[in-house]
Amino acid sequence: MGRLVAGVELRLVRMPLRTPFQTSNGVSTERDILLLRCVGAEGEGWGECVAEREPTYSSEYALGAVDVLRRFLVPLLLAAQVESAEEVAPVLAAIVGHPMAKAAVEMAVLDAALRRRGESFGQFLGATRSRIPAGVSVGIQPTIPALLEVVGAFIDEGYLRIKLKIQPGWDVDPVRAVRQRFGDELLLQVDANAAYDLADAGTLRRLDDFDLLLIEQPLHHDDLRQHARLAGLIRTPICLDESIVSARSAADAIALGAASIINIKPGRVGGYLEARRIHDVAHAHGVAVWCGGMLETGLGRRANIALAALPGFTLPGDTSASDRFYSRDLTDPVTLDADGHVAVPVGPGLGALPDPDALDDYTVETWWVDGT
Ligand code: SMG
Ligand code: MG
Repeated sequence: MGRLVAGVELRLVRMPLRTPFQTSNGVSTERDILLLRCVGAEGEGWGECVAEREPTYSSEYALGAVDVLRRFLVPLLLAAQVESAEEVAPVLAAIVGHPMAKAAVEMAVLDAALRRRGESFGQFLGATRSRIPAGVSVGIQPTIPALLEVVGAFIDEGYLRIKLKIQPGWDVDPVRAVRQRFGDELLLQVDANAAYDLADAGTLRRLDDFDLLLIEQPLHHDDLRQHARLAGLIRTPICLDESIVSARSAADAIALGAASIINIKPGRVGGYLEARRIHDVAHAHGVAVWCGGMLETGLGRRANIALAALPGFTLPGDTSASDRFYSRDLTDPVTLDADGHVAVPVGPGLGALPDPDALDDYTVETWWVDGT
């Protein structure tokens, strides 16, 4: 068999969002996404880097990822002549940090390896379901009436769980309004993206009245101990996102009582293999997990859906349809079925490839890194 990876293409794409997406970190109207295509003797594989244009969700950002990939990660990958995804993380471990950049490399190698042997992401990861329930993440809106309209439209589309972004000043009132309008049966949760301090426990406790599934990342990334303290002060289960960067940190958070639920995002933790290890650790501890989202294209979205079909993913994820964010995806769109589920892809690898025209239209810049 020829080399799995002989060269790597990096491609920065810029995709307009259908509507602005506001979180406690700021507002975006378009998404910059770095794609990584590894090209080998018998085919190619695609990876998607979830770093955003600016380092506001995490310290990584798209052009920073381009730099560390071109200078360090891709040369290490090419020199190692890897033949499987399992070899990637050990080869890249010499470089500290940069999990989103590393995850994109591993995803591309995994896609290439799986396409070569005709296996899907779901089969490889251990998916046990053929479709999964879809949740949707709703950004901060200008007014409560606007929020009710947006949430109502998502419910009408079939979404089975609503997540509201919150921040100080946009928390108790919008949550109350959504509960009152859409009733107690609605699966509802909130995400603060680290916007609160432990001193805000009084405000956060007021959310206990609304029977939320969870509150996601209320405090700072590094505040594991303070999240554990908060868990003793509020009834709403605490779910961690930004704080969980590896299976080790997941084990720590569980042991400390800082998280009773975990949001798994493969990009944040260095790839799908580490994501599966977090699933395994959490599952063994009886801690529920669900799959987060980073406004992925149809590539990363499909990989996330495959992951979310593992047995420990017992809560609906931010695994919405392509048209949640994009009028025109890079791939065939991911769609919702009649009862609010998305199908686990079945084709080899990711089960889809980017459409060359869409790719051309969205590309801002490309770089080629080869092994010579
Ligand atoms: O892909 O549906 C999606 C986005 C889900 O809210 C979402 N993601 O903190 O969970 C999160 C955010 C991070 C992305 S915005 C910075
Ligand atoms: Mg989050």
